[in-house]
Amino acid sequence: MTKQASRRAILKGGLAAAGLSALGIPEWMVPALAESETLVPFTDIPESFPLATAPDRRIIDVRKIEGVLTPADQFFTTQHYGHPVIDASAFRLKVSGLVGRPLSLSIDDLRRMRRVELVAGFECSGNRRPMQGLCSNGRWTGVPLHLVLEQAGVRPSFREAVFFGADRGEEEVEFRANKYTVVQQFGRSLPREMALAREPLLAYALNGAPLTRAQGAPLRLIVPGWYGVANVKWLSAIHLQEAQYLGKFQARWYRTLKGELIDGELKWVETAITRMQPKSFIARVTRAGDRFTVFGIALGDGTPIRSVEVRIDDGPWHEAALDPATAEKYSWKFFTYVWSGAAPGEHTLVSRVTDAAGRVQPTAEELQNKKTFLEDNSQFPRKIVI
Ligand SMILES: Nc1nc2c(c(=O)[nH]1)N[C@H]1C(S)=C(S)[C@@H](COP(=O)(O)O)O[C@H]1N2
Ligand SMILES: [Mo]
Repeated sequence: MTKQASRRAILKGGLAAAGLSALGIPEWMVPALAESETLVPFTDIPESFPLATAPDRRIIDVRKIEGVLTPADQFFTTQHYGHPVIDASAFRLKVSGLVGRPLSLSIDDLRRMRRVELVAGFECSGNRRPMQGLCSNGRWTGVPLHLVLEQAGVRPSFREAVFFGADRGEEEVEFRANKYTVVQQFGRSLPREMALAREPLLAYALNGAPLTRAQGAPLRLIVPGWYGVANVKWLSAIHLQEAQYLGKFQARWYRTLKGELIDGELKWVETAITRMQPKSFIARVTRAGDRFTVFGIALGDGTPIRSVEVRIDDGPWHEAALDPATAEKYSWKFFTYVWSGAAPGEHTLVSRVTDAAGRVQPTAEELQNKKTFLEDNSQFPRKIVI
């Protein structure tokens, strides 16, 4: 029985928290509600928060996370041009550009190559309060991207790999006083070093089953540790080039404008959306008698976590426990803090993550110089009433 399955079985069995510790299972290993627990509502999320604002868009209800892996039919999903339909048997991945040998690979060709599995969680760079539901965690199966590129034989002049989805749309491209209407594919690029790194994966399965249409069937790129936009779905072509790729979803829609102090002077910089900034948020508070369990999620670029801390009202920061079931490098991380002796009334709860590189999750005030809304990893105070 997998960890996931055993949790399910335990939950289905309806064992109370006390029963779990009798079995030698720390209760915080089981994120779903134990029978003796009740959910303490957040006053900043309505009970009926809309999870699907369009037929092709879905967010997760963070209050109801049940396991380390998000089931495929609950995985958050978003994209710009809807879901294309691809005939998997006729599908070919094209590899072109600065290669010795252009490739045209079927899904079976890819399945015959080395198969790796990797747990990776990610969030959309637009993920934000109050729900923070544009994030999920999955076990991906696929072939390492570098193996496919090596099979094609990369030329020394190759600097960027551009990944095109089969989805396309009509776009107006503005240039100075002119506007041009063109049809383009969704495209994103990775620099050479990243495209040839160990981790990026051409994934054909999620949680052991072939990708669903929403998740990019039959093939998608997974770049562990990067924001969701890097994970090109319905991947149909990889083009290696020397020039920088400046397509809409690379150069214009996925940018951050922020003020940075450089040599004591405030300078405005525009940066691309790449690796996830360290973030944590409180996903759920449960109550069992006088004992409150604060449960949350941390996401990041794979840098180990030094600590996640929780603060109640204006009190001190308390170190939260990290769930070892989420210890895999690129998995999202679960944290739990047990709070006893809560007084009746309204309380504000907040978490912050610090990674091993010393980066501390900033407060909203500290992020004030970030003007655009993407990459909001600010500390998120939540309110509950006891
Ligand atoms: N082909 C294609 N891939 C895409 C997108 C898209 O519009 N087209 N959107 C990206 C964005 S912005 C995000 S956040 C993730 C979402 O992946 P998911 O739907 O599997 O959660 O897909 C990325 N991959
Ligand atoms: Mo996104």
